[in-house]
Amino acid sequence: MSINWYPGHMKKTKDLIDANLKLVDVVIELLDARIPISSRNPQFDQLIGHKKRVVALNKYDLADPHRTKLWIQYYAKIGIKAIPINSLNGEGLGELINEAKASCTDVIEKAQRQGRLLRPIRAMIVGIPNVGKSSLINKLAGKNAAKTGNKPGVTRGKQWIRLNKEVELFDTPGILWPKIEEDLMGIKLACSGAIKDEVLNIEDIAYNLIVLLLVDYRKAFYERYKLDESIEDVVEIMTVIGRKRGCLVKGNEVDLEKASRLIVDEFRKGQIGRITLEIPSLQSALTSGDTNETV
Ligand SMILES: Nc1nc2c(ncn2[C@@H]2O[C@H](COP(=O)(O)OP(=O)(O)OP(=O)(O)O)[C@@H](O)[C@H]2O)c(=O)[nH]1
Ligand SMILES: [Mg+2]
Repeated sequence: MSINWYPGHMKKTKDLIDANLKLVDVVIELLDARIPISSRNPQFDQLIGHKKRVVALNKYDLADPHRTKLWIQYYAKIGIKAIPINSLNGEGLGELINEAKASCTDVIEKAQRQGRLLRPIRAMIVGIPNVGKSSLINKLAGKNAAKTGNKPGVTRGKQWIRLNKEVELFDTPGILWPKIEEDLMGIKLACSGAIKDEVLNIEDIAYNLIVLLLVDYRKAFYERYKLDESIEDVVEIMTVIGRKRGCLVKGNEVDLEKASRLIVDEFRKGQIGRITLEIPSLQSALTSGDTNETV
């Protein structure tokens, strides 16, 4: 599967980020804590350049806490503070804002040196579609300042939101990159909800999600669907789940598409458990200049 899905508005967003970057002091890069590798838009490094950056691992409530710790350690090793957050209940948001402010000491000091009144710190929130950018802003602002939704592509234009007299936030629409080459990456992005369901083959996605889950979260998966340990075949697993959950078509046949949607949905809602599909690898340790161990 190679998802060539890059609607016109994503190019516009890239230009929007580019054009507004000079106005911001710090970029908050929102990653999905369940897929910290696949949810990193490789274009952001080039786009953001040398701007100060804070990484937030959102949807921590849905992610595996142990694996999130590994990610925090990994980022610490490469000199970036990564903060696990939950944009719905506010967990970690205080720390995130403190970190964003702390990274702007130069702005603060400059204002003090020049005897100027300190203007608010300006932070731009970037991330893939549906990762929770607008939810984060709303939780921080304590109101529904930005539109949110459980599908990708909700935010369209740019929006500046004033948090208080110290901080202003800039919401951006989510963007993916023009060609998502790696099959597995596309599947994980689809599972996270970053890609419109309409362009996906949901049966493919569910099939591959199950394959991934059986590697590290087998027990939780079998328990969730009360599956008999003797069932191993993935299509059989999908069929059994479909039957148990009443995903049927005429003639009492299992509707695999419906069953697939159910499984992917339950994964997205965290009903199979707190799951992280990616761990920092030897390769990511190598790129950080650390050759001794896998973090
Ligand atoms: N469980 C959980 N859900 C979250 C969290 N943050 C956001 N969501 C949900 O994720 C979905 C997408 O949230 P949005 O804030 O609209 O995401 P966005 O990044 O602004 O999306 P676009 O504007 O489409 O790029 C919504 O259903 C939110 O309720 C979180 O920390 N935990
Ligand atoms: Mg949004």
